[in-house]
Amino acid sequence: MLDAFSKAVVSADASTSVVSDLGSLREFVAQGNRRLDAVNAIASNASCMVSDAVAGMICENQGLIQAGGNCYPNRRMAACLRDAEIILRYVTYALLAGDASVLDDRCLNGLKETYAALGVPASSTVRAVQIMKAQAAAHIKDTPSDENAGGKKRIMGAPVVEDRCASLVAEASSYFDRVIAALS
Ligand SMILES: CCC1=C(C)/C(=C/C2=NC(=C\c3[nH]c(/C=C4\NC(=O)[C@H](C)[C@H]4CC)c(C)c3CCC(=O)O)/C(CCC(=O)O)=C2C)NC1=O
Repeated sequence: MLDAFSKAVVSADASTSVVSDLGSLREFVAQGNRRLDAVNAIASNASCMVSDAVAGMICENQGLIQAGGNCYPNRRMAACLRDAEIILRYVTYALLAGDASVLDDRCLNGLKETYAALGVPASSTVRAVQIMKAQAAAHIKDTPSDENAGGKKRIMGAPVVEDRCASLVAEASSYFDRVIAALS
């Protein structure tokens, strides 16, 4: 597993050069509190995000909870909720580290093949991941809408910066996109 620092060392070592990209590491440190707030925005809303994403996936495809569907019976429903939570958790680890390797190595490696072997519909998982991607963006920006969040809307109240952490939203989105690509 790599993070922004160890990755700079590994890539310098691969070309037998000194660590050179100090500018981006300096930026990583300078923006560290924003990154922690972004991770916290996801982690402290995780159970709501997971249940809402899986509920949305099922609303759009109710065959999943009928006999023969992969969220039927309750044992599979529980496994599905657990998987969505695992995926979201590894996305938060990647966001904290500033590097995707922990997500790639410990979560996505072989997941598509596992799903194929078990008959888990990857396209439905992708839909749940897309919903979590949208939720994560709203939570990092701290702009959940009444329309989508309803009575569960929760404003974190972290200090607001002008761009609403656009680069962290983009980075988190890229990790969700990685999950989607790995399952597609
Ligand atoms: C650390 C990383 C890690 C991951 C990612 C992981 C995934 C994972 N999901 C599994 C099952 C499963 N995953 C699902 C998921 C779903 N079914 C649906 O219809 C939805 C589309 C979707 C939820 C979004 C289901 C239903 C099963 C059980 C399938 C079965 O037993 O028939 C299994 C088989 C073993 C088990 O049931 O526990 C694994 C290994 N395990 C890990 O250790």
